[in-house]
Amino acid sequence: KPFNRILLTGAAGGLGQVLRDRIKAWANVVRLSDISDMGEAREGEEIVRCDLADKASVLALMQDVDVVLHFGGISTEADFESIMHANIQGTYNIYEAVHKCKVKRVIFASSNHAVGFYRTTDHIDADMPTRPDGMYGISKCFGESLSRYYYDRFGIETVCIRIGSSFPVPTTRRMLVTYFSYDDLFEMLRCSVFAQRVGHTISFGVSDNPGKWWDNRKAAHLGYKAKDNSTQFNHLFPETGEYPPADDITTIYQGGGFLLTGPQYK
Ligand code: NAI
Ligand code: 15L
Repeated sequence: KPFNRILLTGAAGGLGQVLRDRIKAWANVVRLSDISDMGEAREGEEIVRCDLADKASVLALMQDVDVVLHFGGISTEADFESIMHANIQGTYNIYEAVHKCKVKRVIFASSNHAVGFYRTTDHIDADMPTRPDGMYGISKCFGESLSRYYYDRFGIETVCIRIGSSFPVPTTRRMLVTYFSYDDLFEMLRCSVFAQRVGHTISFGVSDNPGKWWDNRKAAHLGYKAKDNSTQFNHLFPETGEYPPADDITTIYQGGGFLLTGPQYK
């Protein structure tokens, strides 16, 4: 197999559970980590339960790891203290451990909410400034900047995937634009892990959906090509009246419903 050991954080989460079996082909050992229960270790797996904010545990977690898929953390908007603990302290601990353990490449699960304050009429690429739509988005911008620093300073490569909406089926009209099928996610991950050189790359994690807002040409060197698109789900959201409604904050901005969930709205 190409690697001896891959580390997947967030292994108990929605995407972690999807990736758990799929990445087995890439490494002799898949080390799975989460703060929550991940069940029993299956063949070729190691299970390590820990809090990403615990620096010593994360350093121990990183021993003998060749590549990291960093998916762990809070995945929706929350109060700053919780985000700081899991996403900011947690991602810092990952990079410090990566540096100490001489890991060469990380794939970081960033989010479209790093740019959620662009408008749904904007088309953006990876060189445009971040415009986070809340504390969660800010923590993803932190991860993107942190990984940029560890590349510039130490040569540790990272692909930041700004994941759109990776779920089995879109549940809102917005998700017809942001939909990222599990197969396409896995393909982008495969490209990110195996591309010869990635330096520090920001890639938008999205399927080939009509009207998508994100231009991925700056990540062309990954060689990713989406196979899926959201048109099979169009019938779930029939067009009614004016769309997007001119006065609705959740359709004016790319971040959608996250615009309503920040701490300032409590
Ligand atoms: P999820 O919430 O289902 O999984 C995240 C996992 O991280 C959970 O199992 C949770 O227990 C774990 N976690 C939280 N705090 C932790 C801590 N302090 N220490 C250790 N583990 C901790 O989220 P999902 O959907 O699987 O997303 C995975 C990653 O991808 C997240 O980083 C999320 O921000 C990112 N992402 C996902 C998107 C999606 O459409 N599913 C969209 C954009 C980004
Ligand atoms: C995210 O960043 C979240 O982790 C996920 O739960 C979805 O809300 C997704 O963005 C989205 O924008 O649909």
